Formats: sequence, structure tokens, C-alpha cells
Amino acid sequence: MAMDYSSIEAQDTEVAAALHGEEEREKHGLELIPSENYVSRAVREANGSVFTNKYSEGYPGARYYGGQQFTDVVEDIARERAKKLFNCQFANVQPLSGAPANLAMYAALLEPGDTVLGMDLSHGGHLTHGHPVTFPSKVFRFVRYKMKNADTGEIDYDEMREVAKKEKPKIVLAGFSAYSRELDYAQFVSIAREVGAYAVMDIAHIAGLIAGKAIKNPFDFGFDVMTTTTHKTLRGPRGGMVLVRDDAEVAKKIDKAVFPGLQGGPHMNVVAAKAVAFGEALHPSFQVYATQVLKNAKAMEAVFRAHNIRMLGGGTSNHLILADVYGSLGVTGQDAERVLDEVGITLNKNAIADDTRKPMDPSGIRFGTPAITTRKFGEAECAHVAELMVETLKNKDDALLRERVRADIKALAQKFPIPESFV
Ligand code: DSN
Repeated sequence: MAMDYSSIEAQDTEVAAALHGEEEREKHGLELIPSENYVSRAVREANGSVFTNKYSEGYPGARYYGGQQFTDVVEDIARERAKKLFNCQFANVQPLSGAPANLAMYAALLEPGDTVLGMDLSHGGHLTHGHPVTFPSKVFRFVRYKMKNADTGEIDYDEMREVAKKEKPKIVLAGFSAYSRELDYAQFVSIAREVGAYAVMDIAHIAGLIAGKAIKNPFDFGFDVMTTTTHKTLRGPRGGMVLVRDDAEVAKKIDKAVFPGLQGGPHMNVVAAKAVAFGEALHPSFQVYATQVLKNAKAMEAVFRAHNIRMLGGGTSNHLILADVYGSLGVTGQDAERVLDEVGITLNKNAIADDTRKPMDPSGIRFGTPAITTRKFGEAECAHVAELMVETLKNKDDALLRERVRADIKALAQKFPIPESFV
């Protein structure tokens, strides 16, 4: 059931029309962008709640404004649930999103000029891990590690150790936004310890898979700090978070870096929505969800493999696949994104490792299963979608075929409506 937008309809037809348009788009199409998901109605209610009216600089029990009886309650709930989900002792739930969470982590752990060893963007890393176009790269020094072999996804840990010894980073940073394999967490921690650096992981993409115990938890291997968004596999509101395993001094630095270091008043409506989402993730059904996300990605992998389409990392061990559609089918990432959008499948073009094409029209596409798994797709439906994707890409100029696929996708979307509740 769609949300009630009657008040917006009554006073602002332009915005109401856009809201209805987005409702319809989400309802009739399939969302395969691996960093997107559908939240429950409960999360949306908290997100749109009266907490948006409140300023609450500071932290529970120590605020700079009055009237915090209820903001303290929701922030405490969010922090406690986050700690339980990720098996750690400290959580800061105020970061506005993933980039601010990473900036707070850098600000807390580094002095200007300090070095971070992070994954190269072109090999699956993230802009906020030190790409030259970002602000952190002007303040801190970023050095890189890469995959040894793009067809297996194996990281070159020997090279990483050598770079770490030479460059003396203060942070060894794991994490990615376009990488489909599990990292060797023990290697990261051992390299960080060897050079006296913090072992930090940006788990934004896989937070839900960790919380749902479908994959390993980096904290169990000794990582010191983890940053994340809350809106991807974790299926919460759009926002960020920083988690600290057990070091109270580090946690204090993180809190100070978030506020007053970088942010003002936290968005308490979002904090309340995080609390609700974390409650959902603690429910046993979330573990079933997280495990199914992986199974569904494997089902899509099998179809791409059967069609001999190259996948970076040789396939997937998580929720996403990065496919070299230009190398395998002669279709550029941009064309693939466009024709699939036309049939109702939303995904994104993406550079592949050592891509010879430009970022706005790269060789790859990135897609994943978090959102369609929320819609209760199983392996059979995911395999069917993958077949439709390949068929569309192989016949990208066939308008009649696209029409047929579009109808198939719409029927599938109708059969699997976006759920309102998960618990
Ligand atoms: N934009 C997110 C993603 O799609 O991976 C990362 O910031």
C-alpha cells in the first residue's frame, strides 16, 4: 500500500506528482543497484516523524539544548542495537551518511598529513577512500593496494605489506563499493599491527550481510573500527554510523569528531528510523534475508557464467556482481544501463579493474540482489531475471524483444510486491 500523501497533495501538487512517480517506478521496476534497498513502513514512519523538529547537539545525557527526554531514548536504543548487531562496545549513530562517517573516522584517527592505505577505486574501492577529487585527499595522504588478479579478486597482500612497511600508514583501510569477494580480514589486521596502524573497515555495502550473520564479522578478526551506511544491505534509513570494537579512547575521539568536529545537530528522525531498522535486523528473519541475498547473487552468477560473460573476481561471494559487458558482449556499460532501464531493470554502469574506457561510459555493469531479495525473490526468479538481462543485452537493438521483456519484468514485479513489514 502506498504511503498517505494527502497533505502534500493538498498543498503541493508538483512534489506530490514526483512522489507518486517514484512510488510507481519502484513498484513496477526491479531494483538491482546493489547499494539500494526497500525499507519497511515502520522505518519510513520514524524517518518522517516529529523528531525532525528537534535539535539535539551532543549525546544522550549530555546535550546542549533542553527537551531531550525522547531523543535520548531513541539514540540510546539505536546505539545499543547497533552494538548488539555488530558485536562491539561503542557505536556513534549520528553520521549523516557514509562519506561523513568516513570523514569523522579520518578526523578522529589521523593528524593532517598522515597516511592511509586503502583500496584503489579502479579495483573496487570507494571515492571516500582517498580519491584525488575528494576533500580528505587534500588533508591526508592516501596510498593504494590493488587486486593481484582481477579474475579471481585476490588482493595482493604481499604487495600490500610491502607498501605498508614503506609508507607507514596510520590506517589500513578495508572496504569497497564494487568488489564481489570476501577479504582476508586476518591479513589486514596483521599488516596493520605490523606497522602500528589502525585496522579499519568500511562495511557500507555488506553491513546487512554481517549483521545477518551470512558472512564473517571483521571485528572477530581484530578490526578496530568499522564505518557504514545504514541504507544498503542493512535496510535502514539513509544515514551513516561508526562502530568501535572495544577501545574507549578511540570511541571518545570518534564522538568528538562527529560532534562538534564535523556535524551540528543530528537528524533525530533518521536516528529513530535507524533504531527501528536495527530492531528489524535483530529479528531472526533478517538472518534468513541475508543468507538469501547471497544465494540469489549466486543464482545470477551461474547464468552469467553459463553465457560466458566475464565477471570481475570470477563471480561473487557477496551481494553484487561486476560484469565486463563490453569485453564479453561488445555493449558498453552506459548502453547496458540504458537498455536495461528501458525494460524496467535498474542497475549502474561501472568501471572494471584497469578499464580502458571512460568512467561515464565504462566497460562494466554492477548489479546485486539486496532489493529484489527484500521483495522475496528466490533463486529461480533471480536466475530468470539474469536470463532476461543477458537476452536484452545480446539483442539491445531489438525493440520488440525489449517490449516483451518489459512486460515480463512488470509481471514479475506485480507478483512480488514491495513488502510493508519484515518482522
Ligand atoms: N553510492 C554508493 C554505491 O552505490 O556503492 C557508495 O557510496
